Amino acid sequence: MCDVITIGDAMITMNPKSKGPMRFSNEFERKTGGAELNLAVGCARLGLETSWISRVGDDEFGQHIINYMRGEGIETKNVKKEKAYNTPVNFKEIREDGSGSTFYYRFPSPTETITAEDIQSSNIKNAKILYLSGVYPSLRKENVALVHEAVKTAEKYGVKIALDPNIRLKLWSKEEAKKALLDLLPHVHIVMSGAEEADILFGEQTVEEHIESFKSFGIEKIAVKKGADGASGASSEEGTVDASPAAVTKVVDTVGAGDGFNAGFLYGELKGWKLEKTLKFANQIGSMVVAVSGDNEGLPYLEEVEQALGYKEKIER
Ligand code: KDG
Repeated sequence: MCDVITIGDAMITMNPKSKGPMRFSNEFERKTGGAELNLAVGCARLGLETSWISRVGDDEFGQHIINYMRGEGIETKNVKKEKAYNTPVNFKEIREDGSGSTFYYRFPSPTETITAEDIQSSNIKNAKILYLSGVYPSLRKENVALVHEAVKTAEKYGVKIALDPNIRLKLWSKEEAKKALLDLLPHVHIVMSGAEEADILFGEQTVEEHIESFKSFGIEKIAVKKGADGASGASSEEGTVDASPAAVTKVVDTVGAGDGFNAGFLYGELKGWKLEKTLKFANQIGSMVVAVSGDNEGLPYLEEVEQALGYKEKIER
């Protein structure tokens, strides 16, 4: 049995050592990234049994990613190295405020070799939650059908489906994203969406209206992430709950904060926590991610979140 399984590609992320336009960045640090990879790392650091379906190139970068994921305790039985592909690379630009842009060198993706049979025979059937993000289906048209294959497998075995629309407009158009993601929503139990992504799905409206729109698909648990303004959540038993943001000491790099929030939200969900506690926990993780450079280096271990929230004493020396 595993707690969370996800499917997606991985990238070597080149994080600039200096801030400002990438054309002037001379030095980069080799890190890892990918929305679903980040989520898997976030869940594993919280102590959840986590599994990841992916493909990397049969090269040094691919081996580095596999080693990294294994080191985090993530189950990589469904990850293969593909000879005919390079491991994708993503260069980042980080602005003074910690926000940034990504420059992908990610095609063709080794995840192109994943087939419907691979998905059916994967360990989705043994998971409690299948986590999907909008990134994997955006990589190529065939992935939309593969995501439905994953959904079918999850439904067959009673596995809950969680989704973050995670819309990357460098990878598909608003129309393509909207069509593919709205088709998925009737199958989703837990949605964790940025407010801006909900704007793409439903048109611009208030967060409360977005929550109502998600509810109309029968979704049980809803979180709408509002960045520096915290998050709002809703469930059929608890109605709507607003959670203020966690304090942020310094914003270094905002990439990956949403994935960290999602890991925290799924953790709370698996523990059966009340929405308020879950949102607070998830917001805390998001705020810890932005304080560290890299897409997933700032994802905290469970004890670190508990200390930051004052649930546990922190002894420094
Ligand atoms: O959510 C963060 C990811 O987006 C990042 O790690 C890599 O840009 C990325 C992507 O598209 O997966």
